[in-house]
Amino acid sequence: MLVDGRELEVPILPRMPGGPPVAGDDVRLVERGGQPRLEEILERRTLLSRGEFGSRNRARPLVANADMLLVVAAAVDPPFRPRLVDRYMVAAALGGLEPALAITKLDLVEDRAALDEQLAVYRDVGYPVEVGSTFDPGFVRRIRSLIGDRIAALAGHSGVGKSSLTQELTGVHRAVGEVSRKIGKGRHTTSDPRLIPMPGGGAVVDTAGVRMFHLPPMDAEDLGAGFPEIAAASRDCRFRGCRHAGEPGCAVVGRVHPDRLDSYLRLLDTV
Ligand SMILES: Nc1nc2c(ncn2[C@@H]2O[C@H](COP(=O)(O)OP(=O)(O)OP(=O)(O)O)[C@@H](O)[C@H]2O)c(=O)[nH]1
Ligand SMILES: [Mg+2]
Ligand SMILES: [Zn+2]
Repeated sequence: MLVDGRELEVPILPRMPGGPPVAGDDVRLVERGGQPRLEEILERRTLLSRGEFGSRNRARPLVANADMLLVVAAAVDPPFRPRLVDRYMVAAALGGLEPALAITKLDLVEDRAALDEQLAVYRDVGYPVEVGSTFDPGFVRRIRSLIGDRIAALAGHSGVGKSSLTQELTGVHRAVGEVSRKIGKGRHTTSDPRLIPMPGGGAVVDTAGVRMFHLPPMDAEDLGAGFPEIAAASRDCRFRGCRHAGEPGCAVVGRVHPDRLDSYLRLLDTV
């Protein structure tokens, strides 16, 4: 825990009200018998959560008070998965974080035009999109200025380069995974998310990579916030409550990208 800029070990009591704290939480500490004790979690400005495995009706908090969610995806290795990106965009909207997309491993890309076409979908929605290689200083600088003096949570599939990017941004070295060639699968190398300040202001929270991202419970309106272009177009649908699934007078079909609509309709089935 950071206390006045210094790293401090503070025991976390089980069953504390509103707890347990997550990365990014602001807390109130009191001194008890010469020891710091975590007394209270202060009100969270934003909260990135995911759905609890196994039970779809519980949210599990991941990162508190991040201003933005930097969804990190590799252009290749592991392959770009737009459905996963879309889910993160919904989670960002739900938690009050500003979403952005960072695409790594450009150095491994053979078909740049195909990549640009995929990314145009997100640029057209209005999300900031940066593309590059994690070890290219120009790319790191662009990400750095996108974050500015804000707090960014980095999330995405396992092995896309979140921890590498965190190192480049902060100068702080934590676990970076070698993708195991023997079994051909990435390992989960980052477990506990931690807030790490960047030199010159701002901070990043490196989170554990996933293969699947379950969304926390939400209603259709929450879901719509993760697809702002669909929400905007749907105001022109002939029928209120149009589900954009072939109804007459639908203004969404044909106006928004079919992949995004497909993503949306799939998620709509689950809320
Ligand atoms: N070629 C190439 N390799 C990269 C790039 N960015 C990261 N890597 C490599 O990808 C592997 C995984 O990087 P990590 O930073 O551990 O990925 P992560 O997203 O933190 O993974 P988890 O912690 O498992 O979620 C490492 O071997 C990195 O060196 C890139 O832009 N190009
Ligand atoms: Mg990592
Ligand atoms: Zn419609």
